[in-house]
Amino acid sequence: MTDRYASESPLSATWRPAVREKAVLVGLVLGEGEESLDELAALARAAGAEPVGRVIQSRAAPDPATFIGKGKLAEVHDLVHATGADAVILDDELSPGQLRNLEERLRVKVLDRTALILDIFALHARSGEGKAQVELAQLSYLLPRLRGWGEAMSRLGGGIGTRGPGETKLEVDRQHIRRRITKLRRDIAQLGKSRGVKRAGRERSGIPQIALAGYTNAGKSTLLNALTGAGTLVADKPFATLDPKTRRLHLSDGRWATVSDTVGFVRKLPHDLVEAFKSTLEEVSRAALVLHVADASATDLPDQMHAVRSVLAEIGAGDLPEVLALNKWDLVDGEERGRILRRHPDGVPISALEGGGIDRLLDRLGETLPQPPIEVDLLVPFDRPEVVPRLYRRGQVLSVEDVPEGSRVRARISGADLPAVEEFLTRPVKRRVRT
Ligand SMILES: Nc1nc2c(ncn2[C@@H]2O[C@H](COP(=O)(O)OP(=O)(O)O)[C@@H](O)[C@H]2O)c(=O)[nH]1
Ligand SMILES: [Mg+2]
Repeated sequence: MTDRYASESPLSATWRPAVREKAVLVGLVLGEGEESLDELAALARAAGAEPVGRVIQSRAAPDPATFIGKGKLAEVHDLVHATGADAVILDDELSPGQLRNLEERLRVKVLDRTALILDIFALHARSGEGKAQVELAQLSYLLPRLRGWGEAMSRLGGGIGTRGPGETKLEVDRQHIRRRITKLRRDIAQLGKSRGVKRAGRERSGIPQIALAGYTNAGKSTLLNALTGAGTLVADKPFATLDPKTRRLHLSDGRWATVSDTVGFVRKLPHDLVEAFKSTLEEVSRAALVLHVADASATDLPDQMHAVRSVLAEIGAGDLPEVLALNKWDLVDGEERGRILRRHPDGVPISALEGGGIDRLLDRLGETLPQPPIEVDLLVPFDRPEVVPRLYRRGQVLSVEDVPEGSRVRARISGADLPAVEEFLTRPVKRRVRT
């Protein structure tokens, strides 16, 4: 469990399961068209749940009391019991009354799309501002939905999403939340002023960071696995403190980098969540390169790419080098492939699922990632065997030659690594001018 609920907030309720909970997904198609629940499934997985069934209803308008109609409700009820699901997730924002009615009839936890998205944001929020923005959005969502959960929900067996204040505490809690919201708003206004300073964190470690960015369901997590292999989460020194969404990556040119999965873009993001989303995505601006993962099989590919790029520009990541991965290439037919490549000549077609194009993508990442800026000529005595391996890990070794006095090494390193090798310099460093 993260520390995100260890605040003064009286609401310890979280929808994030400690173990993988099973969830039935329910969507409504309003009017024409076959809506897909694929995005909702990816969101559910991102929150730690396992989708075990889907129900789609086609009707002109949601039922005011239960969102879906009576017949569908019975179908969802049966599916919940057949699959042993712990939760039902609806692909829309529901009214407090609809949520309560569904919970009473289905006897399991019921979440709407907004609650699910908020939970994912909470998992990704890193900075102080990000955490504050997400908590603000969560409390604003919860305030009108607050009720005496204690008794009504205990019949459901307790557990995740069922913890809440009893009726008697309710008004006190409401006041407490309103005060907390006021404080968060003040804090955020204050924090926003220091936004520009964050960039200073870039490349601090000397190991370049690559950030994955793209829509939910584009294949970011699948690509992270394909690039780095599931077993590379090792406890090596420079990588020991990485969080689970970050892996290390060995580039074709011998350098190491880290790759991080970031919070996914969401279609039809509720307006109230936009600020929380951006602040959660802000970690991207500290990367050395953005790996933009697009679903090339999506019908609205150009719109999606445009949305990703404009948000990246807004959070201060617009000037970073970008590599565009055109993912799910296996699902794109021949004619369409030509059209997409003419439109995005820099895109690298890949299939994260089947592994196609991954080598080319690795090459492209190495070519595009900025070179360490400082070139050094060193003479490292043999009694300092730790130095050369460290250069391999953290910089780019151009040549090594053993002479009687030690190893002559030419390498490119970052400014942060210069002090560690200064004593071995055989001539003054050449600094590349950075723009
Ligand atoms: N056909 C196909 N499916 C893919 C590919 N990459 C990912 N997927 C599928 O797309 C869905 C979403 O992938 P995921 O990595 O969870 O997306 P994320 O939300 O961006 O992290 C999963 O069902 C994946 O199996 C691909 O290259 N081809
Ligand atoms: Mg993912």
